[in-house]
Amino acid sequence: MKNKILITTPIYYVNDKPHWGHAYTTVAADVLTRFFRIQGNEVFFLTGTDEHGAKVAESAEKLGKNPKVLCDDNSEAYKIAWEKLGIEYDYFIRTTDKIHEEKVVEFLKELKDKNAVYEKEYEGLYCVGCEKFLTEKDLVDGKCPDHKTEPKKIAEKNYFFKLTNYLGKIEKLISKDQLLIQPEIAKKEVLGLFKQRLEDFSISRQKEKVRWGIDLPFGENQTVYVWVDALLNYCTGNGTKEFDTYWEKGKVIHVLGKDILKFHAIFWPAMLLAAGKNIPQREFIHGFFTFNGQKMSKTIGNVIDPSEIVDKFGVDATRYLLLSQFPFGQDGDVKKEKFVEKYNSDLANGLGNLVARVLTLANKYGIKDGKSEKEIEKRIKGVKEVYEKDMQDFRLFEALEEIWKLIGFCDKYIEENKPWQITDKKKLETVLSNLLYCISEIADLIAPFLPETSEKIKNQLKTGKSEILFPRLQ
Ligand code: ME8
Repeated sequence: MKNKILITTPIYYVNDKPHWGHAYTTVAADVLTRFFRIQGNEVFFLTGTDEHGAKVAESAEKLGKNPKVLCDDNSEAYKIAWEKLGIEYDYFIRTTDKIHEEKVVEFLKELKDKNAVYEKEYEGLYCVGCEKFLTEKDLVDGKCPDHKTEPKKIAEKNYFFKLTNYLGKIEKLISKDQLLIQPEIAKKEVLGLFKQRLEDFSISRQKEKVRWGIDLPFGENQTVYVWVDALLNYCTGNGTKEFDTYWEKGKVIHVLGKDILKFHAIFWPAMLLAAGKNIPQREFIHGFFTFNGQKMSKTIGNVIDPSEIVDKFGVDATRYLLLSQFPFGQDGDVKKEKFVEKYNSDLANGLGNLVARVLTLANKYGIKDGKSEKEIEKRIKGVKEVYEKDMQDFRLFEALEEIWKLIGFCDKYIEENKPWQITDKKKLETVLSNLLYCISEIADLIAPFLPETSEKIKNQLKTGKSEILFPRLQ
């Protein structure tokens, strides 16, 4: 059935350049977009950058740059990285876009009109790295466990959003999968959060403390809390003057990492409910990469620049290396030194070698596309069924495994049938036709993951000219 779908990634902070983690989410969302399109859906793919708030302002100050200049530079760095990774987004939102800022102001006025905000004196511990308030309980040795920095004590008068009014409703929506949180482990985590105390959260900051933000339309000298500004991108980032063109008619799917689950699964739907808007249907929460057991960090020096990997391995291979490490939805450790090994075994010796072998044999014996056998067609049908189910449930790693099992089957089929020894012309034709058929199916199955390679294989099948897909690396 044809659906209208909006697929989103988080919008990334522009305090720094994109890294492997950002590439992971964005490539995954691109793969899903391509898959849903191939299935006949109309998909709008949204990504972008989160540009306001203390984190960006402080980074700019450290660099002695005007914050807008830092935003321009780094949002451009994101666009360049996404182009290199073959990301085909429909819209790239920047929260400093005037049109976004105007829509945020309108939304906040609506929240105020609907009596969902109030003013309150507040004291709390703020982590600029997280851009959120922490409690004493969250701290390890007095520090934010993620950023290893002491949070700032903040005491100021802010505007608060009446989150607590909507918690019961959201809990119900999530339990009943009307807001589908996947995988199951993430859903459990969110449902666990309702058991703890969730409090109303502040939606503004005093302007003298956080100047780099959107002016709050009510309340003097306040700027909009960066997370409220950022979440609204999912409605404003449609390239039109309307607030949420896609949300009315279609399905909305957010793809994000586990670090920002609470904002997306609780705060965001609450804000939407308060304003009387539709909520997303589905959120997929993926896990985190560590490198050799360690968190990615500038101090450790293990931050991977995705562009560098593209330069070495090529775009499709990088997309493959991102998604073939561990199941989407779980955490996993990665060793950069293993990239070459994985590339050689799965791409150069695996997919690339199979295509080259089959085309060479087909050329040698002058076979283009004959008739494949029922048995082989049945096998492919089985593979496709598993693959499609995996893709629909965002099991990208398992979907890749299914394709590579088919590649393994083809390799074995060649070894067992030894086409070069077959003397019976009819038999030879059948064997090679089976293989050509499998390869053209493989080209279809890899299309969302390895779009360039898929095209290349289809071309090679048409022309019969084989070219190396993945040169072996040392
Ligand atoms: O949180 N492994 O932006 P951000 C996997 N601006 N994914 C990772 C990762 C890792 N080690 N590190 C980062 C923000 N990510 C806000 C979002 S949305 C309205 C606002 C990915 O630049 C993952 O998708 O810190 C994570 O959720 C996101 O980058 C955080 O990016």
